[in-house]
Amino acid sequence: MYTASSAFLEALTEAGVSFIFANWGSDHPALIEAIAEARAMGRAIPQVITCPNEMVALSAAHGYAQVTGRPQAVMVHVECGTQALAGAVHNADKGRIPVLIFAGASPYTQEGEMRGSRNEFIQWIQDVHDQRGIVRGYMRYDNELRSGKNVKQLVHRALQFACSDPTGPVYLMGAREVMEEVVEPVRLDMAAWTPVAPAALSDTAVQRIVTAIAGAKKPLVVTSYVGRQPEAVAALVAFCEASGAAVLDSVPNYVNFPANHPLYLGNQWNRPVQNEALAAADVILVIDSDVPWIPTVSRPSDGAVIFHIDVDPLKQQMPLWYIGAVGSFKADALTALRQLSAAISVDSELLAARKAHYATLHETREAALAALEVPGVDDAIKGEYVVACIRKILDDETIIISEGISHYHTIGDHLHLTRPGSLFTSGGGSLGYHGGAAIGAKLARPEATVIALCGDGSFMFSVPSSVHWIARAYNTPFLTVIFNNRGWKSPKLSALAVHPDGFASRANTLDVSFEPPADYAGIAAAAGGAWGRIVRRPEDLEGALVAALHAVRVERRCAVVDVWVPVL
Ligand SMILES: Cc1ncc(C[n+]2csc(CCOP(=O)(O)OP(=O)(O)O)c2C)c(N)n1
Ligand SMILES: [Mg+2]
Repeated sequence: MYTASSAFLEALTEAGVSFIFANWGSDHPALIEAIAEARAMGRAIPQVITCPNEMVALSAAHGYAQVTGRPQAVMVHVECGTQALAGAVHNADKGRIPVLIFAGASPYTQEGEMRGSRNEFIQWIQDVHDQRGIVRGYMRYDNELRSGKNVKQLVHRALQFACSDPTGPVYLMGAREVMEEVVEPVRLDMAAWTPVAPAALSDTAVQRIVTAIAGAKKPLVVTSYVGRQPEAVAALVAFCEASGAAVLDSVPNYVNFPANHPLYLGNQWNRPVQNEALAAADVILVIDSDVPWIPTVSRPSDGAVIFHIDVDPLKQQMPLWYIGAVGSFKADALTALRQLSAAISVDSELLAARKAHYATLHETREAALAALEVPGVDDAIKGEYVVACIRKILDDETIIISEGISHYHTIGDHLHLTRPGSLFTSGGGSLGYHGGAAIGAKLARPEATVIALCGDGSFMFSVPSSVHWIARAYNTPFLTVIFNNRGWKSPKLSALAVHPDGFASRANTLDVSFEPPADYAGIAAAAGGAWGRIVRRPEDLEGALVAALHAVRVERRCAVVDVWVPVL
């Protein structure tokens, strides 16, 4: 039997989708049957990863897409499964993650008129007015499959949206009767379903930008996600070396520039300090950034000339957004940087002077960071020291998934990463991404060591019971290091930043403490047989990390190292 569901699976396979992260329900008999039939007949279909929690499923597809650039499929149960995708929907949207989400829908017949007609009580209860509306605000495309006859075309159209800039999640839904429809196979030429080609800068734009940068005193590039295309990192290095512009990472979601390069000036997140290099810059090129600076704490000088290159320079999904750019250009970063490098020409003495100036800043910063990497004392292991110890266990294949929250900048400062594609954050603001993302990254690169860094709060947000069950079931062992400050530090910092001298500053509790803390490693052990250790003393940390890596690499178990950093 060849049904709409068979066609759906065939479309995913043709499109190169390797995994379906699935959480099934009464809406999916046709798909479950089609999968079983394909397996029985030896037809190739994506591998199904059973995901006990939907948010974890979408986070896994998120991690996989970040490592490979390729969208995967997430299948969930009607409207409530769609809601259970939760904040991972926000993360996929904000992080520009291509992924195809499919949800079934309640049957639209109730007297057995068609195969798939209602036969369970829940199908009345799950019949809602606007299922797609639940996620529409976050999708690049949403549609309902109304006929089995063009399912493949709609899947490929959805994936075309997902993979065209600005890339992102797409949502399809289909009622049981449609997914059961017996149809004739449709043959499609995949060459006719490619994403929209990357956009280039116009010649005028190239000239405007290179003229301004060539004539600048202190040119600066600010970026956050240029490294989502790993090749764009080399293109940015080439442009900076040709122009003498330095790079400041603002809220970096990827490795955007090698940390050891003399033109690298570090990363800035929420720290309430004016960035000196940003204030000193006279020409600033913002390329691939959602938040290049936070004006109330750190901003360019009033006279700075700002240019902005982005696949979505208007930031169409952000109602309030402006950075005072005198030129905004909609273009692909890799293409644009190659154009700019080809066109830039800077006087050699000037170039040398710029590089010398920035090299001094770079070295001063490096020395200051190194001085911070001291262990700390009992039950207050300094975050800088934790990251320095993690840096020692990295190899050329390691992938870091970071959800370090109040330690984001410490992780950025002290991991000192140089390899494009070696670090990922969610790119969004909904906590709990790291566990699923680590599974996705490990599925994408089985030979790599995957290390997830998270806060204790983020660990709990990640649905660790589900994450660690999946990780054992599908043999995707990874290491988690928890920066355990016994609660949510960030909401406390947020409150004190607005009310530094208020009641909150004098209160005994701000309801953000996790005392007594849960046994996080114990949760992972119970759910997936993970190896675990709580580390309270600096001298125990290196040994714990080595033992944890042994568990991951040799025993092929997940490992959780719960490190007690200073209490919030
Ligand atoms: C789904 C979700 N709920 C709530 C928040 C608000 N929030 C931001 S940071 C934070 C605390 C995170 O705690 P932890 O991971 O321990 O990091 P810490 O701030 O302690 O470093 C919370 C609750 C959020 N971003 N996402
Ligand atoms: Mg915490």
